[in-house]
Amino acid sequence: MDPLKEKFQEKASALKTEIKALLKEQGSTVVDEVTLKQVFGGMRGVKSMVWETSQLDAIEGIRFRGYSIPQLRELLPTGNGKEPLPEGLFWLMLVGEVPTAEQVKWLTDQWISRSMVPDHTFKVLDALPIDTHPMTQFNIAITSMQTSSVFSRRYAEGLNKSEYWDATYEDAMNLIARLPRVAAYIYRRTYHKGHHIQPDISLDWGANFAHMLGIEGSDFKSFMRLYLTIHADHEGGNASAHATHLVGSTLSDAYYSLSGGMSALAGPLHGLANQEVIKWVFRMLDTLGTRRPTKDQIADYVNSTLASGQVIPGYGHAVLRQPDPRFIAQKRFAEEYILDSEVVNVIWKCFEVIPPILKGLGKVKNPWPNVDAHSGAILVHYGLSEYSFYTVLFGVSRALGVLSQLCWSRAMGFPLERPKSVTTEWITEFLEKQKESGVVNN
Ligand code: HAX
Repeated sequence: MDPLKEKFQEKASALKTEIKALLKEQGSTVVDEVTLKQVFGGMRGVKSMVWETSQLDAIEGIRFRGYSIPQLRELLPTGNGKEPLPEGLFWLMLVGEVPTAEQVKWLTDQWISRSMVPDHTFKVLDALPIDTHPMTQFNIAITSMQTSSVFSRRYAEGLNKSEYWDATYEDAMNLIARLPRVAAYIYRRTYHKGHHIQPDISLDWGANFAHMLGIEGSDFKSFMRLYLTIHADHEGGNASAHATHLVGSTLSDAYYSLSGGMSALAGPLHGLANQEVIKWVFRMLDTLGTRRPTKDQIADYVNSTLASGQVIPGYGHAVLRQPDPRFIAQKRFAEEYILDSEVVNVIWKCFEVIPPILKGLGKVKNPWPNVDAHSGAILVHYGLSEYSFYTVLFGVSRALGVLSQLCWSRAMGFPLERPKSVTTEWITEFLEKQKESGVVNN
């Protein structure tokens, strides 16, 4: 058995025993209550699922197995650059231990050895109209690779429940290994006349992805490593993670599950916001007729966007109540690596101008920038200006978190998700009955 899988089995078996005991002794303990507002309001904050790989705090932001993004930058192996390798984060999320440089090198080599994309996936992509949105292509490519799911094949052969996790681990590793090649293929076919670039197997996962996209230079490779690390996971309740989890709970394999997650990521209130931000910024610059707008000009444009009933993309969050540490990590990167960029400067000016305006509306719970507010400007700086592709980059990274959790869900034997829904009529009757029996609600 490979060393990562062996470590995972050991950790998972210990946690399974712990959970079993917890449920036996305290299974009826109440951990949360649900208000009517939450029932109608997208289940915000309702504690109703377990997600081992990361946890989000409204003020501190994301912690991966307890480590903040600045800590990860200190602790995770960096290869030959300064930014953490996403391989290291995957290892950390999967087994809860910071890996050594040797362990990360082993994982890089594993993913290279598993990275062969089935030929029919390229044919499926080539059959799609060239103007098909890259996220649609990405999702179709992921589903097309389901033909090689180890879990589905072994399940059809009569897989024992106790081995679900093993087959899921194999699928997760294979799928992650192939995603950069698939994503780069989509990018090159859509924007570079199908002039594809072969993988360079001497490079790590993130750097090889940068290379296959066709953007050379060590700084862009560094940015891809950072980007693929910080977008990987954001606890379990966000739409792409939860969708992956829900689909996976039916025993759909990793390919179907990730495809469900990617459909959620493709929404403008979630991952598509990264393309919407840069689209919005360039529309603003075109409208204003300048690349160096003043703060007053930005404020006027923000107000006109709000007046036309649209949200300001890249701002706000369902959980966070501070500037997103993933935004701050990208700002720090830009300050260190990018000396002067007009578009990056605009993003920084927006960071000063937008929060007070959103705060002034009185209804926006978080006026601060989220992860999507910054990435586009850095990508444009390095020459990746085709913004319709940005959410695919996010998707490649998000696979690390949601698929490592899928391994945990299988190993823990988590059941089919099936929350209860009610009609408004049921709620009205429920409230009536409460009133009749003298229950006072505020
Ligand atoms: N611009 C304008 N209005 C905003 C806003 C923004 N950036 N963020 C929130 N609001 C509005 C909401 O639309 C809502 O208005 P109504 O009551 O009129 O419907 C009100 O403020 C309260 O919303 P909220 O409770 O603060 O925010 P939600 O939890 O409902 O929504 C969203 C969180 C991220 C969807 C929201 O902030 C938003 O639409 N932001 C812009 C899109 C975006 O950047 N999405 C990416 C989020 C991060 C992510 O998932 N990345 O992948």
